[in-house]
Amino acid sequence: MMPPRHRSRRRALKLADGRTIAFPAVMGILNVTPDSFRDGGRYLDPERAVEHALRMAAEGADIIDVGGESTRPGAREVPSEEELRRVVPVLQRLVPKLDIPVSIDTRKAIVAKAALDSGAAIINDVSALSFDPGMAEVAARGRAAVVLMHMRGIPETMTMMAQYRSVVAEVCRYLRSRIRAAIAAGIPPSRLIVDPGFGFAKRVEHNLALMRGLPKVAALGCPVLIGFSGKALRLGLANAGERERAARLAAAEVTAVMMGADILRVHDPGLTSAALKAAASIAGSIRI
Ligand code: HH2
Repeated sequence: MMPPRHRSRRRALKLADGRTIAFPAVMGILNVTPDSFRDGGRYLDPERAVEHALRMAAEGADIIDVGGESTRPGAREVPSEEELRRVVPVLQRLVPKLDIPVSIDTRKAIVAKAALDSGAAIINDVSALSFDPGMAEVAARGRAAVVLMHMRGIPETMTMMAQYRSVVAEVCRYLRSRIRAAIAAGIPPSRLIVDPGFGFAKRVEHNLALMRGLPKVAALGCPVLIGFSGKALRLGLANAGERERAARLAAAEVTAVMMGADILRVHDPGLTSAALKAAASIAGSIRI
């Protein structure tokens, strides 16, 4: 394992509305979908979805990420009307009840626009603004922070595209080009977040290489978001009981922060924030 990073990094993300998200931050996942990795079908009812989000906030989430389209391997694209029907009622109920920022996990400009109009502050786009040509403008006009994630192909086809000579270098090259495109579209660099996209057109060895390469991803100069949840198989965490998986996941998350991650996208914010707090109290000055 590489030594922890001591050089100074941005310690917070400032949103256009003046709020700041201090790092390391925990992003709680709210999947309003029938077919997601873990919560598929559980939170289709907006009241239940809101309840779950409020619970995640109480347990330590710093951001809630609302998604209405599954992006697991093989998942089909959801028509925008359906995605809107899933997420807008949730956002409209949730945002007024939360004092932490909400992000919208979508590749579609029309969904992002509706989400920003309903109070979301961050666009989490797994296609890094490349799926929908209108997305960059929506983000720029809406003064949203934007997560640019690396993947190849689309969820339906991405597993076939998991071939790299040097996954870390290729992911960094892609993210650099998407940062440039976002800036050219009028999104200030201070509002950009990058994500190497664990499990998106990646095999176990690629995920592990990216984990070790996180300092290089962080060196791109933007805060780094990572998501392990639901992807234990592709981190080499298969064949473990529930308790052991939780322990390994928490260890992976703490390690990721030590290696350069700033925001962890998770299903169980309580577990993650407890692990981060424990690590910080032990490690003291090494910026966890
Ligand atoms: N992973 C998923 C969805 N969105 N966004 C970012 N930035 N990074 C990720 O790693 C990421 C993401 C997939 O995980 P999940 O939401 O658990 O499942 P599903 O896509 O089936 O809803």
